[in-house]
Amino acid sequence: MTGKTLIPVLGDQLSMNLSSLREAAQENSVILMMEVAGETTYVKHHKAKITFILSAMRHHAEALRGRGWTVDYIKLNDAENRGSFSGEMARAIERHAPGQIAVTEAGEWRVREMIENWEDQFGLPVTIHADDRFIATHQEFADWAEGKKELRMEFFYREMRHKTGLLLDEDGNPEGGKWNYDSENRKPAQKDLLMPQPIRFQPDEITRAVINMVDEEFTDHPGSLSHFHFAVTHEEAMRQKRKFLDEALANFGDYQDAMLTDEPFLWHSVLSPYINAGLLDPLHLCRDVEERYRDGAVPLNAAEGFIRQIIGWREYVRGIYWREGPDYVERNHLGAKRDLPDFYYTGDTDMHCMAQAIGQTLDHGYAHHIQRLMITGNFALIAGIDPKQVHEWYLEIYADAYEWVELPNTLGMSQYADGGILASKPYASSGNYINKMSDYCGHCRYDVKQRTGEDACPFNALYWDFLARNKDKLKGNNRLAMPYRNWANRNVEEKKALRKRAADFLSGL
Ligand code: FAD
Ligand code: DLZ
Ligand code: SF4
Repeated sequence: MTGKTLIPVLGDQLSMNLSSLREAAQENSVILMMEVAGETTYVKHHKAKITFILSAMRHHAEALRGRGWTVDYIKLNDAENRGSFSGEMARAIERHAPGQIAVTEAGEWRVREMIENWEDQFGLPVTIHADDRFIATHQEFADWAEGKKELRMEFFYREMRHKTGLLLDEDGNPEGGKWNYDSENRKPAQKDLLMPQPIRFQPDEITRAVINMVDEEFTDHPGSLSHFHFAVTHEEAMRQKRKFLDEALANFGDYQDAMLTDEPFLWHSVLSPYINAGLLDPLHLCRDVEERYRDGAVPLNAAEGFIRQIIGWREYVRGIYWREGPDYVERNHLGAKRDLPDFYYTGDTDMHCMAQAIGQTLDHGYAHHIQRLMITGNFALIAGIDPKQVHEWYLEIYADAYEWVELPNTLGMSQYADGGILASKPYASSGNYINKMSDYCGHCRYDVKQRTGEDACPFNALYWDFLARNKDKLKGNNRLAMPYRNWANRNVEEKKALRKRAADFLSGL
């Protein structure tokens, strides 16, 4: 190696043991961290998401300096800021005259393509290190997927259990005899005054400066900063992790799918922003969860349910994202074309479930999985909203959203726009499911028991309209045989009334 190494560290690479840093000689390296308009505005991110990422970046730069690294930090409002990673790399090369560049691979096609140009653009050798904060390598996912007709998460998850040894007994069999305890994770919840709440971290001086800047510069971005409570340092993220392990994990399994009015967090961990930005290590977290199970502090359905989300779903969606390529975002299997309704940005709708999920999202940059999948996602699916617009909304609005994880969850799992690569059937439901899993319907101006008429829950008619509208594409799916039989058995008048109710509602959107 000749000369200095320039090491760009991106906003979701805030880990001390990042692959690009591990192999670098501290005394001969400069870390470059860049706040750039290209990243803050390529979609209109929620104000809390921008605040979280920029504040966590500024704190991480301090922590790196504390460990002896030289960090060149570019703030968003630096007068010379060129507004893009490549523009700032060019300026940094003028300042530091490095002999080479080392970087950990990016988490999005957009940025990956940018980085792949750097060698030609700057005439310097660029080493791109694998991101080994994930459990599966790209090659391992490709090998697993090779030749399979269906890529089901469950089977990939078992591979990850074998690879990590998590929740296996001495003979390599799953703890308790079953791989998956999902069927024990579907209880509705009751109001509980002792329900744990995530720690509300008080903004320090660094965070307050970011809040003020975001408030001034991003007035046209969605969301509010008045509830900003995220952890922005490694230590704070660890505190939230311990709180989750001590107070919420034991009930995580039982109430994973439950929803309650004015309770955004229930027994969820609210750790995804920290895991995805690099403040928490996902495998360490899973080992901590396993330890709680082995100590007898939490039941198996909680520990397994949680570990499955991380080493199963999280790794699996990443594998799909890179496997499907940069055009995945264009898929629209069901040909859905309707524009995203304005109420996704205001929460202003009479549908109480939607007002809750969207309102909490605008306040916190957070909603838990079932709200994302079965409320806002389900509505967009059955109302026939353009999946690309739905994707952009999720990418903007959640503090944990980066394309590698958000896109497959939204476009694939929630909108069925990839035609079933990720989900074996569309996650479409009527109001009945929402009524079973939440207390929302009791607070709603619509009647969940009615299917037609102005007071009927819109999810009911939309659900049947969705099935009827997409019959050609979906009727061959075995998992939809029962609803299609049910539809076929309805008389003509009933079908007409349901479709009319759906059309009336949609025309009023
Ligand atoms: P918990 O319920 O406590 O779960 C624990 C952890 O498991 C999470 O922190 C997360 O790291 C992981 N996890 C759980 N489910 C998934 C999943 N389906 N895919 C990947 N990881 C998962 N998650 C994101 O991290 N970023 C996103 O942009 C994102 N977009 C989504 C969009 C849609 C339409 C849907 C249906 C889901 C999306 N998810 C996304 C997955 C999931 O909703 C969030 O990970 C979860 O709600 C985060 O809250 P939590 O930390 O309290 O999770
Ligand atoms: C999401 C985001 C935002 C809002 N701003 C920045 C930024 O100013 N600087 C930065 O390095 N990263 C930011 N990020 C995260 C990046 O978009 C993310 O690292 C890339 O998309 C690669 O996955
Ligand atoms: Fe949502 Fe329908 Fe229940 Fe109202 S009645 S909360 S719209 S499911």
